Amino acid sequence: MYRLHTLIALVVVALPLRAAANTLPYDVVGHYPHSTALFTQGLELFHGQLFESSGLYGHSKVIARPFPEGSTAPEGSTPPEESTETLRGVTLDKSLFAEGLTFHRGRLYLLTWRAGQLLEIDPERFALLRRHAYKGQGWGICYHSRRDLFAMSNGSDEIQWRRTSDFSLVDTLTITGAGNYQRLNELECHGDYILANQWKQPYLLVIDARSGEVVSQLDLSALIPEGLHQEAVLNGIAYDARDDTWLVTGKLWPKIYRIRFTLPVLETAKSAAKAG
Ligand SMILES: [Ca+2]
Repeated sequence: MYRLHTLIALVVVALPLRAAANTLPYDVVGHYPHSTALFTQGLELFHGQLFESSGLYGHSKVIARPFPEGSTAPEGSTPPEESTETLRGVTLDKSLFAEGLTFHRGRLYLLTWRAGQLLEIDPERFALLRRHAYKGQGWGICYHSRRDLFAMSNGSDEIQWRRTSDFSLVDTLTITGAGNYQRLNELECHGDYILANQWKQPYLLVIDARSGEVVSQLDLSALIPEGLHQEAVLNGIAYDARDDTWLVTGKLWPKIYRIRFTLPVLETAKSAAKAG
């Protein structure tokens, strides 16, 4: 009987370790104030400014804030609340619900959820330059330089590859792995990877953009603020090439976090390194 108990205990202890093998550790290296009025849909750094799109009908907007390199607030201090009043930006027509945003050749591209319009915007003057059409829903977007295509999520477990010239559909990538990957949301393209949030999940998924496989994930549960609205979910990923860190936040969150982690080496890169 004692042995049986020991065996059961070992099995119970072993299971979480197996599940955690695919989870990447990360360090929080900085944090910044984030307006709790922002319903974060897209986050991306461009020329030292952190751009953010914020959703909801009648409140949708895109803002840009100067964003310094490195961490700002010393541990334990309380930075002043961010006010969107002082930030550059543009408010959208009340018929449009802002979703993800990204940059390509100096222009900002913004999805509008069910409106089927990708807005091409001048990020300096926030002037609308063009509209491109898409069918279905648009949630998250990033420009993938290796394929020279946009990657777009639409609330499913698929990512659509779309042309930069007219946003026409090229191909669809189904996201696979150990979990259920429906409701893919905000995206960040990075080399052969796409990093993704999933609506109402505390994870940052690391996807091999060539195969669609989730090769790893970060569990960001510890960053989720307590006592906020149930819609105040993790959403927002921006890569900072200046110090190889990542900025993450959520809808209505009071903070943006700067985190550092090491991406796994992808399979073909591994074999090439061995062969070399
Ligand atoms: Ca992003």
